[in-house]
Amino acid sequence: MLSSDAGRENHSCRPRVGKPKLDLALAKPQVSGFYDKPTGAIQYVVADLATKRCAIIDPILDFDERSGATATKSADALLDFVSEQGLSVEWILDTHPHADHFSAAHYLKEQTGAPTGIGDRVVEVQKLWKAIYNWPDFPADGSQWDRLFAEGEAFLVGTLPVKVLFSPGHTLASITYVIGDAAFVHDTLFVPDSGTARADFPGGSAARLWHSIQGILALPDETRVFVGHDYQPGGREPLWESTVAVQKATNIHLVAARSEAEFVALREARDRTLPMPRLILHALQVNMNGGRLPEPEANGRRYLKFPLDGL
Ligand SMILES: N[C@@H](CCC(=O)N[C@@H](CS)C(=O)NCC(=O)O)C(=O)O
Ligand SMILES: [Fe+2]
Repeated sequence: MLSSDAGRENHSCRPRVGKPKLDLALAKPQVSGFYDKPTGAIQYVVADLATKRCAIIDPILDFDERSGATATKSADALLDFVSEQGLSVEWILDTHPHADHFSAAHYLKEQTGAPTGIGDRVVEVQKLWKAIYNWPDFPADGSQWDRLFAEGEAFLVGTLPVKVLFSPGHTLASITYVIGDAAFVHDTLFVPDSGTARADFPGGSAARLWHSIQGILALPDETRVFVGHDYQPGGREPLWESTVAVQKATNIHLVAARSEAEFVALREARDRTLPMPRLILHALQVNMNGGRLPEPEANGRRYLKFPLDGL
C-alpha cells in the first residue's frame, strides 16, 4: 500500500541497471510537465504506470536573488504530485548543469532516498567552473552524483527502457534521456516556434549543438519531444511537447538553417544578442556540486561567491 506520503518513502528502491531491450513503440510513459514561470524551465515526472515507478527530470530549487531566499516549493509540488499519483521515485535525473536555476536533485534525494544521475562529461564542466570560481580543492570527479551516464547507456524506470544520448553544445555535459517513446532533450531544441537553445556558455559550441540535434532528429518520427525551457514568445501559453516529425518540419531554426554552417551562423548571431542568464553565477556553483548549497559558515549562514569580470 502506498501512503499519502509515498513519494517521500522510497528508501528501499534501488536503481536497476542493465541493458534492457529498447522497444520504443511499446513503452509509453506518462509524462507530466511542471512549468516554472520565473525561469521558463520545465520539470518532469515520467512514470511507468505498470509499476508506479517514476523518474524526476530537471527539478528546481527555488531561489530569489534579490533577497537571497531559497525555497523548496517547486520540488515539494513534484513530491506532492508523486504522492497523489501513488508513485515511487526511482531516479532523480538532470540533463545538464543548469545555468539559470538551482537543481533540486540533492534536496529530492534527501527526501526520497532515490539516486541522482547526470551525464558523465559533467567532470569537464566541473573542471571549467572550478577554475572560474577559483576552487582548487573542489573534487571535479562527478562524485556528487550517484550515477554518471555515458553515451548509449541504458537503464530502467520501472519497466520503461531509458537510453542516454550524449547531446553537447549547450553545455559540455548535456545528455538526452530517451524513455520509451519520449525524448527529454532539455536545451537543444525548443518547441518549434522557439527554435533552439543557446550555445555560448563556457564550453558551449553551436557546431556541437547542431550534431546533437541531428542525433535527436534521427529518433523515430513519432517520438515525443519534451524540451527544457519555454520563453512564451508573444506571450502565448507555455508549451513543452512536440514530436520529431513536427520539429523536422517546422522548427524555426531548422527551417531557416539547412546545413551545419548555416545553423552555426544563425545560432552564433543570436547568441551575440543574449545577455548571460540572470542566475548563471549563482547557479553553477550549486549545480556543479550536485545541487548542494554552499556549506554554512561559522555563523550558520551560507554564502555564494562570484568572480568579477570572470566570464
Ligand atoms: N532570460 C533568461 C535566459 C536564460 C537562458 O539563457 N536560457 C538558455 C537555456 S539555460 C537558453 O538557451 N536561452 C535561449 C534564449 O534565451 O533564446 C535568464 O536570464 O534566466
Ligand atoms: Fe540550460
